[in-house]
Amino acid sequence: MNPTITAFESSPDRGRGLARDMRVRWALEEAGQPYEVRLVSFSAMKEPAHLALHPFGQIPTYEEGDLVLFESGAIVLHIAEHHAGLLPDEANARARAIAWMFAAVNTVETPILDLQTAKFAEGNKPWAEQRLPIVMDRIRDRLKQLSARLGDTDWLDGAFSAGDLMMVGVLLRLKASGLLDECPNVAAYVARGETRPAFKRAFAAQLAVFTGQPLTS
Ligand code: GTB
Repeated sequence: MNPTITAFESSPDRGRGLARDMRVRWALEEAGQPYEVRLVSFSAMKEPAHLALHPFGQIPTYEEGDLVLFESGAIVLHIAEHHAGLLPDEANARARAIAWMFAAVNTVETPILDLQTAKFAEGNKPWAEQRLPIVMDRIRDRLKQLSARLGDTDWLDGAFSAGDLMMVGVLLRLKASGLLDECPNVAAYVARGETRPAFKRAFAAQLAVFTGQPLTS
């Protein structure tokens, strides 16, 4: 039986691929694993039926037989561990790819989330104008560090892995900010991820939810 994931019934990003089901869809597409999607409204996410799957009442979730998972990183790791192509076979390389997955959500995504908070949740506070440049500079620091490590390579550590999938998934959120353009090799890295056929299929699938158009293959 195919796994089932949850996604926004009506995503605030209007199908720009910024909600976190995108990473999970992308991993499933890379793995060649067909999947079902259950769309949930904001109110349904806070109902007991969804809270039984996700203690924080969010998307995405992942159901496969008896297994229920939440947290996009954990879901992508599970998919990567059970399918070829997203994690290297060699033990040390595999451990490093998983380290990049953690770096994506724990080290790079955190200041990016601060930027969203500073702009949208705290934008009307009297101190918002002072805070915004501080938060932006924290992101700049991370991007410069990532840029230095990436150098002129295509991916973070050898072949494309779940580490790159998570990192590109996190960095996508910066596209509208202009910050990516300050590090051209990081911008090119994100663009490289977006040109992968699996990314395109995942993107089209989540966009189709917003536009209401059926997917054509
Ligand atoms: N750490 C968790 C994970 O990685 O899975 C975070 C999950 C999470 O934040 N889910 C969000 C959610 O369900 C959707 S992705 N929010 C509803 C709630 O908390 O009530 C976050 C998101 C939302 C909207 C946009 N956007 O509009 O651009 C982008 C990302």
